[in-house]
Amino acid sequence: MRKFSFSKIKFLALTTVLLWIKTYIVYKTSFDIKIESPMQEFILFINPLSFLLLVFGLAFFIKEKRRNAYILTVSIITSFILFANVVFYRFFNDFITIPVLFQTSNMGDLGSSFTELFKFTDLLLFVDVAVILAIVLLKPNFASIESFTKKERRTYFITVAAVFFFNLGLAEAERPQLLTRTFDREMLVKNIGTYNYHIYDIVLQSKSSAQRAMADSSSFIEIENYLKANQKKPNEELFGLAQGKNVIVISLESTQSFVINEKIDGQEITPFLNDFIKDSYYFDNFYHQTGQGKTSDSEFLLDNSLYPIGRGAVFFTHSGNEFTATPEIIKDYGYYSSVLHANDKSFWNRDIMYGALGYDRFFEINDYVVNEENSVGWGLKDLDFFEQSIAHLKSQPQPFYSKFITLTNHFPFELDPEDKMVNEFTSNSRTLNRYFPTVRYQDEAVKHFITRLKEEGLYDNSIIIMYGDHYGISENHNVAMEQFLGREVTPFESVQLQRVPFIIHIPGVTDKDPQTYSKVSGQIDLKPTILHLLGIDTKEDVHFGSDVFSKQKLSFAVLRDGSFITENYVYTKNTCYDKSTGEPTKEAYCEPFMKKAKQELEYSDQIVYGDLLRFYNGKSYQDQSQNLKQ
Ligand code: GP9
Ligand code: MN
Repeated sequence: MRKFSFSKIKFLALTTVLLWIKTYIVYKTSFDIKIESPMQEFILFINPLSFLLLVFGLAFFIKEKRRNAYILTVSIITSFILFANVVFYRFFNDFITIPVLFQTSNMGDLGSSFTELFKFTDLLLFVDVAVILAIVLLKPNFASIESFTKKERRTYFITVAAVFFFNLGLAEAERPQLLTRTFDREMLVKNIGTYNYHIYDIVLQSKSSAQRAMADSSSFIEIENYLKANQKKPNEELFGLAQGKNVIVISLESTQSFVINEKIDGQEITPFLNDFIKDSYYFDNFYHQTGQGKTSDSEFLLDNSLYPIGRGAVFFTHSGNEFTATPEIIKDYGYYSSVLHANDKSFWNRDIMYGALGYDRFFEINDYVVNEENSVGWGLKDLDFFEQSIAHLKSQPQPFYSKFITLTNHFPFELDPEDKMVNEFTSNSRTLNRYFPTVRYQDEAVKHFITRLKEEGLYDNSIIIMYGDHYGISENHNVAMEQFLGREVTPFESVQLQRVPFIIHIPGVTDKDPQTYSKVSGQIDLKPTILHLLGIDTKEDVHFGSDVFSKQKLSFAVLRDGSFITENYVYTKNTCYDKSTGEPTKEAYCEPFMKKAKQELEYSDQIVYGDLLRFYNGKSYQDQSQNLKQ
């Protein structure tokens, strides 16, 4: 057997290295990728490698005559992908995704400004292609690649796989659940590289296209019947109570109900919210229903009254779907809609998804002044966020529907010493310890916002809705939680800890007659509740939740993992618990709700995976078919 010699693959190695280095240079010069540690820089550096080794390695399977043509083609295509991303990034500050590529409006924008976006220096991106071409033409000897033996090939591809898993391992360590949660394109590109990211995007896309293709309008009839049968009449006394008023929605980051009316070292954790509740309707049995998409899932629930999906983030996987979200509905009633959130716009794919949900405007990080002084943890401090948001709010036409997403109370709950207003807790969990001061800080920021709304004359003509987006303290911190709560955190207790605060303030109404509602409800109920308060009928709207004020509202919430809560029982981990004792009880008590819990999630998933709302235009199928017959 001949000995392996490097000269056998010198041409291949050269083409790979050229593209690899070029990709890294592009990362550093054309994209704004934030690097926070030498490890992140290292991952960024190595991440193009696995893909390049793989595609160039396929040359071994190509007939010798065509091998160089193949290599040249691969170089051109990969260079072109890079080039397209560079130009696209200049305009959108984002990486290309397949849905975006086919969103004609986006492409229209891009097409018309291509000449403006294109820079002559971009042609430098093809220099290595020219070098490769020159070698093929002028130095055919250098460019010849000898064939590999089977064994050599195997070794080569095992090496490629090793490089890939090494990269992925480092990336997962840097960003756990990177692929299942798909946080942000920048994070994906930063960790697995631009080429692998595109493959990942193609896989996501084809999966959802296949499911979509298999669905047809008849899939919707059964679901529609279920939804119709479960519709609840709005409470007449409250219907339209906030008609024509602005709607200010505040998503409270990682805020769970257990901090409400609670103290740490004798100090209230949420003094402002505790007071505000006394002027509002407060729901003390309200559950978050989010999955892996965290904040984005809560937004999805809020605006669609559909459940998020069980795996991944629906904001990423189904942004191409047809929706009938609140912003779209209220547009017909003269409302202007916006989201205010001082984070990168592509985080959770918000920039794309907000378009699909019908929002008019997204005030994102570029609409805020963010610097070292006013930032902590994930970015702009909540207080500065609210303060700077006032000008945006005032710039909008009224009435508006505006969603504010806070950020400071986010894991790992970092805070500057001057912003600490209560003590940390002392336990073995640094996370739980630090949670209290950041919740307290957020409370202060919300207080400031309300004061400013009053000063600006916006308070009296706005209803304010606040809710916790999802849990902040996971089950990994149960031991510390037990210490704080003074009781054991059983599976029953874990479900109860999924309660998040939900507050509705209607000026002139709730301050005169504040109420606490204890019926079980969840984020799925937000949409019909808000629409009814605005006096908007929801009979023809597809939604799984119900108006929390409806007298017929069931005391019921199903969590994304299938656990559910009724008036007297909690069902989780295959066990039925009695709420009054917190102890396991006969399954028969939970039985009547089991089917409903499962059905809710399944029907909602069918709508999302099949993109079924594209078949629905506010009229039922039965109605439509009757129309056709006439
Ligand atoms: C990021 C913010 C936090 O923009 O919404 O995201 P999370 O991790 O809570 O989903
Ligand atoms: Mn969140």
